[in-house]
Amino acid sequence: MHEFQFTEEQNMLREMARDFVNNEIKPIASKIDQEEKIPDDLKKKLAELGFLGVAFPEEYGGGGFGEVGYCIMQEEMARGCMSTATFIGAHQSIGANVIYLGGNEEQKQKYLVPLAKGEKIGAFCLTEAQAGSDSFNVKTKAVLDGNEWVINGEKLWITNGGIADIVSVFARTEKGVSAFVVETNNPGFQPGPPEKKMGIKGSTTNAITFDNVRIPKENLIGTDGRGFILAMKTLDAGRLGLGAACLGASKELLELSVQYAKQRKQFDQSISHFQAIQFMLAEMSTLIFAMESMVYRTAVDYDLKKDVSQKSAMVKLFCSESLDKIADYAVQIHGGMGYSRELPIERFYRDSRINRIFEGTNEIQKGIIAHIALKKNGKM
Ligand code: MYA
Repeated sequence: MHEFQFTEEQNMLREMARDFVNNEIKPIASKIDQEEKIPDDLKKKLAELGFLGVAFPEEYGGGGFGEVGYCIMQEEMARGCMSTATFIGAHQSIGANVIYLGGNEEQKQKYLVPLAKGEKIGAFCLTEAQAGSDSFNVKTKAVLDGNEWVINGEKLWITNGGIADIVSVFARTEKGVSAFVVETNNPGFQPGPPEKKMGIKGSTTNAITFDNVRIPKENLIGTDGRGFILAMKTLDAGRLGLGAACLGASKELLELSVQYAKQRKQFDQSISHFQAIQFMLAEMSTLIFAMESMVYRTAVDYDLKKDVSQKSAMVKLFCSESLDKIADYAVQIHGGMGYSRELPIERFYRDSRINRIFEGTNEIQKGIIAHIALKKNGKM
């Protein structure tokens, strides 16, 4: 085995993302949370610097950094603002990625290129009232009428739903669940009001009604009836990227907690001298080492086009549980200040929780991991 090391380009990407986050995102992260909105100006800057398509090949308007680069960038984004990381994740690693993984060359040129350049914003429309964890149970219908598909149904909990220009939609045809690309300026595409959430408040979440939305016949992505598999393949990447965001937030929380523990005095000494605090810092550090190892080992395999379904489910499960634990320790170390809105700790605590739910609940991840373990007779 060779030394685990990032390339020079990957280190430069991290530095660029970190500078951007320090200068442009951290100063407004609290405002994003309070106003429940990512400013248009920030979205524009993210696009201009190539962050909205960092993973995709250059020929499709992307940065050519693959999944490893995407994970590096998402780590840094989440250090500053988990709402912004969510906006990017829904746009890039699931919304646009459906077209990258399943689309033909024409669809990629027409839809993926503007998404990768950040000229258009994407979203991933899978979830419905009866198709949350049971995502195969999609009821939204797509019926062919001459040269057009007509889509009818309702999607729920769609991240970026109210702000997207181009969405990937999973709907049932005569042949099964199929994937489609839909432009949101189509008549009949109707987003509901933004959901009121506990955390990631700057990220917009909406229900979407499809009321006789007509799209060209050629907007079917991949094979009719094979859309569910494409959704699952897309989520392999999404869950991995989510793990990277959890890793970045965890690193930020550890750094903030160490700084605070050194500076906060009780009983005439800094609280970092107390074993109770040290044990929390030790556990936080160990979890972060494990998360980092899992995320990048899996991301390297993903870029080598290996099957990472089981590993990305493990990454999602472990990293989201770990971040929750780390956020809880960070609040505890900071005491009253951890509970106050003066510091970002309480925001991380609220923003963390969704990661155990979206992109498939952690209970679903355990099901996927066990299913594959049983299929492979426990061989890893
Ligand atoms: S997006 C919505 C998330 N929803 C889910 O994740 C749904 C969870 N449910 C499932 O995953 C599935 O329904 C389960 C499937 C696992 C239950 N690659 O018989 P099956 C094939 C290739 O197992 P089911 C969201 O929340 C399989 O071989 N193929 O199906 C985003 C079979 O094919 P065939 C695969 O029993 C929010 C077929 O599919 C794969 O129904 C925004 C059926 O499979 C695979 N991996 O159970 C997020 N899997 O028929 C933004 C299955 O040919 C996030 N198949 O044999 C950004 C994050 C970052 C920051 C965060 C900061 C806060």
